[in-house]
Amino acid sequence: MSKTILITGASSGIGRSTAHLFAAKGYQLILTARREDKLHQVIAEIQARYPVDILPLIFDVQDARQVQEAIQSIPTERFPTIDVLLNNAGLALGMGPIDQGDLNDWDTMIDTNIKGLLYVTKAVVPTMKSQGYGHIIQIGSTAGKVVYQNGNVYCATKHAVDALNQSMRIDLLPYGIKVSAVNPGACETEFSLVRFKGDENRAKSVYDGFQPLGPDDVAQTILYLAELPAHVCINDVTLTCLDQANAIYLQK
Ligand code: NDP
Ligand code: 8X3
Repeated sequence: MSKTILITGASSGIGRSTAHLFAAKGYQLILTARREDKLHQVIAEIQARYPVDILPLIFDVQDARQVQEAIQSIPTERFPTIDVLLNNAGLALGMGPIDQGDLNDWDTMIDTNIKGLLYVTKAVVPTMKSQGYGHIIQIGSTAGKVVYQNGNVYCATKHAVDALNQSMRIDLLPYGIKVSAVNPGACETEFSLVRFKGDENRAKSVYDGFQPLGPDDVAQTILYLAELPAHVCINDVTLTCLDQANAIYLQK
């Protein structure tokens, strides 16, 4: 029987690359995002290459009711198991000193990166408990290990992901559910375009002068964790490109 991975934020970047890679390995996919057109584009690309079953779910992870209804709508005859949950949907908005922060940006980051991850996890865990196995993989960040200037609230949300990753692993220990985090450094996706609210020049300049990670590099790490023997759980892994040492030290 094929395994199934549920990926939040599969319409772009790391989620999209992970969907491609797991499809290549024969996984069935449950792919979620808010932008229906972008998600359907990703699904069409994958279906042109791999004969896998794919279920799109369109919802906003910030909305607990939408999350619950979407997860409950998964047809269990088509997708009898959820083997891997990739908690990937997330974003940064803005970058500046704490006293100049935008309250809406703060709320959106907290509601997406922390509360959204919690809502999806709570909705999926009952399935994994009843299976007696499963693997929850969070996308954290180097920003969840060390804070950097003007990164305040985004860094705080990723530190929270690190804390939740540790505590979920304890809580889910009795149920055979693995819990891991993958913490990437700078990775060229739509991340900076979102952070700088569509300013393409500013977004592009983030990756000038060095070779950042690509989303495929992160996807390969996620696959490595997911394919380990049943008794092995990598708790967390931090990966950066060669020019980056941590969230602060980046050589351009
Ligand atoms: P992208 O902007 O390319 O992808 C983000 C994905 O998250 C999109 O598919 C987006 O889909 C989805 N998303 C955002 N908000 C919501 C929401 N409220 N509800 C549902 N889906 C949502 O960026 P990345 O691929 O880089 O980001 C993926 C994760 O990686 C994030 O958690 C980010 O913090 C983390 N990360 C990124 C790094 C980087 O340098 N790029 C480094 C370290 C961590 P849609 O808009 O269609 O809803
Ligand atoms: C994304 C990486 O350095 O922009 O989490 O915060 S960074």
